[in-house]
Amino acid sequence: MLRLGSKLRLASGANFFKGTLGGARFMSSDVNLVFKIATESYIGHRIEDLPATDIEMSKTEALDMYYKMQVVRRLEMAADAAYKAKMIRGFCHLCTGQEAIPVGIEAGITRKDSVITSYRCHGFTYVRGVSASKILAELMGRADGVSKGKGGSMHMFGPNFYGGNGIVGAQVPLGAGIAFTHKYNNDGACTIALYGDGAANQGQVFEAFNLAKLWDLPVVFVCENNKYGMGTSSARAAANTEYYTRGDVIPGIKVNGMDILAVREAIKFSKEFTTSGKGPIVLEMSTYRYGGHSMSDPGSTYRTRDEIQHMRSTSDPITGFKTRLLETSHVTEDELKALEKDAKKLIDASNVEAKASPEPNVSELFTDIYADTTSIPSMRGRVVSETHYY
Ligand SMILES: Cc1ncc(C[n+]2csc(CCOP(=O)(O)OP(=O)(O)O)c2C)c(N)n1
Ligand SMILES: [Mg+2]
Repeated sequence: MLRLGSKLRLASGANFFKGTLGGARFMSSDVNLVFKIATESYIGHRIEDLPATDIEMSKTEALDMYYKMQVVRRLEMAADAAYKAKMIRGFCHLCTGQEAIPVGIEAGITRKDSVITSYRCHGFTYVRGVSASKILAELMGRADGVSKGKGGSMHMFGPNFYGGNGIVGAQVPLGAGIAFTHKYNNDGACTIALYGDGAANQGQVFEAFNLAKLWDLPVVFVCENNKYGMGTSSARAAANTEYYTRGDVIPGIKVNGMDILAVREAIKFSKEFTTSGKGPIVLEMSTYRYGGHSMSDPGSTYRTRDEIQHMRSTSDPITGFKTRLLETSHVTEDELKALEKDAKKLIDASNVEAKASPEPNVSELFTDIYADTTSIPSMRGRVVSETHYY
């Protein structure tokens, strides 16, 4: 297993972390960082209170968030390269530019809460606890992949992480169902159900909203508004592009999804809101994807290169958070550089590990189709004459 070794130092030079970042074993000595974000980071719909703009967190947590955004970006860069080298086939949707959302969400919930998302799922899979090597191996269709190489880019799962769903919008009612389970079990947890601006126009999303509000389910619906559904801009597809108002009687908040501080705070706020019995809430996180919709889309035919470059240079979530961290005067450039190096090392090593993994055995074609409890004696193959007996 991979280990990261950067020992971070306080300005005084004292050892800050005894353990390793990513493994989350830290020394108790820590400093608190205080950030102030713009009031425009949130806009409310049918809600009086909004998440805080004065945000406090430990240095450990802040650096962990920075490191994880770096890992997610590097992971997607590795996927991009492996796809171009034809080591990854089929669909592959990258989240480059949107890293503040998976990492910020994970920082605002606990592992008891559930997450379900669309096919743009690599970052979520990583922050939910699946190793980068298992994600890369899955992308390459290898036996050590998180879905044994049988799922690929869109079908990755983890503890309390329900995928990776290829059918646009399907994860929204599924997410409401998972929230129903949390309510039924009275376990105090909630579900974060993510979907895109394109998916927001689907009928099943409104059906899920209706039942979630009717039964006051503990669910946070999160619309990742990256301004496009494939090659169609949101303004050409939606009569109402204020996605945070789309829940009608469900309160909503528009959140700056390029600012990890706003994302984390909005999620903490929404978890508290929904688990205290107030019912669902809709968050619209405004964000941007730097790449095309998927690897087969260059992403520059329906939007200008200037637009992409402008977003990269003015709103990048990693650069933005780096500036905020340095402004605190408790974090140095060297500390951040060390984390960037660690992230690169992790992904390089994960890539090697993934590539060394074999392809799955052909017999795996007939496993993991139904739950073990069904004891089905045989399975129909690709053609009528082909049957597999267990
Ligand atoms: C039911 C269904 N219809 C169409 C598609 C094809 N499709 C895949 S992604 C997509 C666009 C979704 O855009 P959005 O919800 O904004 O998510 P984003 O890709 O921007 O993250 C479409 C139409 C599909 N997978 N499922
Ligand atoms: Mg979109």
